[in-house]
Amino acid sequence: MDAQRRTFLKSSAMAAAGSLVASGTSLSLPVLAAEDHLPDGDDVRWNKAPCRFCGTGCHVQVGVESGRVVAIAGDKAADVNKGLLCVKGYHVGGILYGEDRLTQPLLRKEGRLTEVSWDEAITIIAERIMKAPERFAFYGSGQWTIPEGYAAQKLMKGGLGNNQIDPNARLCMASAVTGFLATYGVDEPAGCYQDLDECDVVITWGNNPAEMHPVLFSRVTDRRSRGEKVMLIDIGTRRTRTTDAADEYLEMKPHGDVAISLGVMHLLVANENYDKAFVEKHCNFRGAEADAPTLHGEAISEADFRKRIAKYTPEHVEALSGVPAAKIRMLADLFADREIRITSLWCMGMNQHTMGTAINSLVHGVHLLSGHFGRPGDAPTSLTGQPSACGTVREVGTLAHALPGGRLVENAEHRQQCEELWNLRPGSINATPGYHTVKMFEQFTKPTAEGGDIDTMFVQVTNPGQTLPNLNALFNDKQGLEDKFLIVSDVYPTATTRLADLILPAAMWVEKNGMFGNSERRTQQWFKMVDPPGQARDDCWMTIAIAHKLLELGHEGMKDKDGEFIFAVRDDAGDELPVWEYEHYYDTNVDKHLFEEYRGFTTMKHKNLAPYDEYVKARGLRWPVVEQPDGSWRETRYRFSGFDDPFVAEGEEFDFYHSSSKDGRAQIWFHEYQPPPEMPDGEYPFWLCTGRVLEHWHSGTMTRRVAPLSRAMPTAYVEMNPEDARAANIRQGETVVIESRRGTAELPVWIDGRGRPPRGTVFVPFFDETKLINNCTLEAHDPFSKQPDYKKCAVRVMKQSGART
Ligand SMILES: Nc1nc2c(c(=O)[nH]1)N[C@H]1C(S)=C(S)[C@@H](COP(=O)(O)OP(=O)(O)OC[C@H]3O[C@@H](n4cnc5c(=O)[nH]c(N)nc54)[C@H](O)[C@@H]3O)O[C@H]1N2
Ligand SMILES: Nc1nc2c(c(=O)[nH]1)N[C@H]1C(S)=C(S)[C@@H](COP(=O)(O)OP(=O)(O)OC[C@H]3O[C@@H](n4cnc5c(=O)[nH]c(N)nc54)[C@H](O)[C@@H]3O)O[C@H]1N2
Ligand code: SF4
Ligand SMILES: [Mo]
Repeated sequence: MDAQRRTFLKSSAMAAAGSLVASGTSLSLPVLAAEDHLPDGDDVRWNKAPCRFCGTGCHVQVGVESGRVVAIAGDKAADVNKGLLCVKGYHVGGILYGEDRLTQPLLRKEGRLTEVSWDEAITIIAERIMKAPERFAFYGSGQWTIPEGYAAQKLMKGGLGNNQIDPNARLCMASAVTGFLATYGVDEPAGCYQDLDECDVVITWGNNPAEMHPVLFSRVTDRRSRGEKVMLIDIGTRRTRTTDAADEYLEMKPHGDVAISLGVMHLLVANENYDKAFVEKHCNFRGAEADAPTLHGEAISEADFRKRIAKYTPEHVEALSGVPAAKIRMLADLFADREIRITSLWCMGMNQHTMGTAINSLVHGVHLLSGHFGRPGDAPTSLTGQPSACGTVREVGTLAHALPGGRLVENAEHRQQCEELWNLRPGSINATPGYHTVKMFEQFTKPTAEGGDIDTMFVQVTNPGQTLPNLNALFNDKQGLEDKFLIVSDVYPTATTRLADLILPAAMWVEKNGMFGNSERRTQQWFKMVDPPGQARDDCWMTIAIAHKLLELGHEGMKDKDGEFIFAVRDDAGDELPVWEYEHYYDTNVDKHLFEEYRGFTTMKHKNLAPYDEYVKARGLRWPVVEQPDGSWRETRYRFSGFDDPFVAEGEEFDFYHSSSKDGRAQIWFHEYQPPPEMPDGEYPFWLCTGRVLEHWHSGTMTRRVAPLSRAMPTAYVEMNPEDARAANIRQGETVVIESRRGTAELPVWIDGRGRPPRGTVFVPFFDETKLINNCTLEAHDPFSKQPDYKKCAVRVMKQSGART
């Protein structure tokens, strides 16, 4: 079985290598298959770590010799990947060794970057915060480790009483969070990856796991190669590698997903073949209030639901979505069949959506209404993209409105609980949520005199100068604003460090201790294996060092109510260890200390975590993890289901124990279809969709420095439909200008390339720093999640001569 999966992964890597032009020599680490895994020898020592990249959360074995990572192998002991890796995983060791790693703090003085000491750098930051603590903002990441995010969260919301902290995950899974909250009353999926081993049908709702979650996707293709029947239905706005593996492809117009899910529910209700017993026992119906809609909406009757959904006939859905009515009937028939098991997967197509919360809860609703829920293989599962979007952002609550463990800034009881757990003076936590990402950058790039009330921004483990939407308005406008100060911690020079006033060199991945939390609620741990280069240091250390400098400068918030430093770490004898001095940071395991403190927050929403040492032994554990009478710790695969979830009472089949209607039930939502925020017109006639490719990680800072990956996919491009290209007299490889109302990007054309967009649409990946497509994208966002829509806006394609198509 593993051999078949490996063949799939290898062939996708090789197909990658054949794309576009490729040349150059490579310096890369040896790639070892899992069975080549070496036992510790005199020279090479092996240790486990989760892969640095995607939310699949594979584990690798890292081979270290003479202080360097020298080899990577798939980890056979890991349940997620069973020894397999995708092409990025095999090359993950190489990301440490790009030639231009940042190794020294750099301060911009009169326009020039000058080396400064760490002490100087930390003092500058602390003094700026002291001057105006409320004007300081922290922009973080779903690639933060759990302890890094937890420390940042505590510094800001606990120590400074400042909620201006938000992560890049706002751009990524915020709509999944609000979707789950609207349906279950609590965040994160109920199912797990095992669903893919047990289902009869997989539906991808506008995502491309063949490239974005390749090892997970190979679980499905592998079953087929063993002769099992798994039907794959791909719904999307363009053909991708996932489509190539699909039995059915439903090509929809942007926002077609909303119409399709309504159409399926309409048919289930009209044909009276939904799961009445499940719905009667475990569900309520919900709709948005007519004026001032809220996240939890209002209860509606089943009759009302039927009335509202009546107009979403297959023919009406066809008109809205472009998907033939017969295909809508085919989908509804599948859902009406209780004998089969159906797993839905989605990612950015549904989250980067101005109806993101709505479409997430509608797809949950399709599963609830049809009773395809809570049995192995029957699950609506949102995938996260980043390695710790779940662990660090959703669970630790590093969003501007959240507190650890599923708590909310606006909730007085939640604030009080956090103040108690942190041993802070009552009232320390500010009751007003901070700015979401788009707003935070608007306030940073707006002149102070015009109300731009953020003046110092600390960016860690993210590259907003490339990845924010509408870059000209949200990032580039910072240029020339003398009183605005941008601090960036990164491992390489980036599009963001271009405008930074202070650059901090960071330790990355196995150069530090860490913990991630993947898409299936799995918390993972690894140890530092090699030293970072030069003066590069841990992000978590930076946060603690800033806090300690603030303490020295007399900031009262850096002390708890007994006068103790909020990040105090004591040894067994009770003496405080000076972990804010980097030479002493590894005198103890700061990660373990922070994690044990954080565990105290996790039980309220039944997201229980085991002690740190359990994660040292495991290849991750899925929460809730609960102690057994024999002292062992048991993970949970299926949440809310009586047969597996320890928090469902004995004898109960299901219990949605955080139900927003407080009756143990989940909510089936109705939402009216709304068109996308910007649509093609005479002036800007094409849809632009943006996204990713297999070989590169987001802004490409790491993967473009690994020669085999950058050779395989050297440059960004614009995918065009052959007929559109012909009509505009555009040739393969020709450079064109993509222009929206917000900006332009120049790209070579790839006709019928990796993906195949339908007529009237183009697609551009955003990994290439030299071709910034986010000059064109839109910051319009979902009203609840505040997640922007990168998947659709209107553009024109211009030949370089200036002619427009
Ligand atoms: N190789 C690689 N893997 C990655 C990453 C990476 O950078 N590189 N990043 C990770 C991260 S953080 C993320 S978030 C994921 C993203 O993973 P995916 O969501 O799978 O990938 P994207 O390329 O962002 O999304 C592109 C898809 O959006 C769909 N789409 C466009 N408009 C609509 C619409 O209106 N509705 C719906 N439902 N779909 C629509 C299109 O069909 C298109 O195929 O990948 C993760 N994995
Ligand atoms: N057009 C378009 N734009 C998008 C999207 C899209 O679909 N289309 N998707 C959005 C989504 S879903 C996401 S998740 C974001 C991702 O956007 P970003 O998070 O901005 O992209 P990354 O390239 O992952 O940035 C991570 C940065 O951290 C650095 N780094 C790596 N390891 C470390 C470390 O240990 N410490 C520190 N300090 N730095 C480190 C890397 O060099 C890199 O610069 O992009 C968003 N932007
Ligand atoms: S699928 Fe994701 S986690 Fe697994 S090896 Fe590839 S990039 Fe890493
Ligand atoms: Mo993402």
